[in-house]
Amino acid sequence: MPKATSTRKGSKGSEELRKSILVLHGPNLNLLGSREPQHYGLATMEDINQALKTRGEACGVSVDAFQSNHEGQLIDRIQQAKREGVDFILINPAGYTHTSVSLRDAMAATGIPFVEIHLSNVYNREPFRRHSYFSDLALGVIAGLGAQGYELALEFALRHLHIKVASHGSQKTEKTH
Ligand code: CA2
Repeated sequence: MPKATSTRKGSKGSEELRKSILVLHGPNLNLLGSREPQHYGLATMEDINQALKTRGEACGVSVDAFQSNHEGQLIDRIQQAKREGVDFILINPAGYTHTSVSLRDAMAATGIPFVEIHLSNVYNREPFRRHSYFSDLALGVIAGLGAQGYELALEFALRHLHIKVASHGSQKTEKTH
C-alpha cells in the first residue's frame, strides 16, 4: 500500500517525515555547460541540481540527484529509490531514452511517478530522437525548455505531492489555486 510520507533516518538518527524527490541524469549529462550549448544550453549539471535542491529545501522537500554514464548504475539507483521510499522522480534518460528497455523496465517496476525531461526539443532533431521508451509511463514530458524544464518539472512534482509550496521569494505561503 502506498504510504503518505517517506520515513527515513535523519542525520541525528531521528525519524524524518519528509517527501523526497530524486533527479536522475543519464549518460553524458555530466558534460553539460562545456559542449554543444546550441542543444543543451550553458547551465552545468551542478547548476541544475543546486537550483532544484534549493527550491526543494525552501518547500521542505529533500531533492537528491544522481548521474551515471552506465545503464546498470542507473537501474541500481532506481531500485534503491524504491527501497528508500522516494516519492517522485525527475529523469532525463539522455541517450537511453531511445534505446533502453531495461531502464524503462526499472521505472515501471518501481511504480514511482515521474516526469521525463529533455533539455533539447527532441522533435526538431534527428528522427530517432522522437521515440522514447519512457513517455507512455511518465506523468508528463518536458522537452526543449533547457534547464528551465527541470524547474518546471519540480514545480509539477511539488503540487502532485501536495506540498505547501513556498513562493519564489523567501516566504512560505499556501497556494490558493
Ligand atoms: O535533450 C536532452 O536532454 C537529451 O536527453 C540529451 C541526450 C540526447 O541523446 C537525447 O536525445 C536528448 C544527450 C545528452 C548529451 O549531453 C551532452 C551534454 C553536453 C555535451 C555533450 C553531450
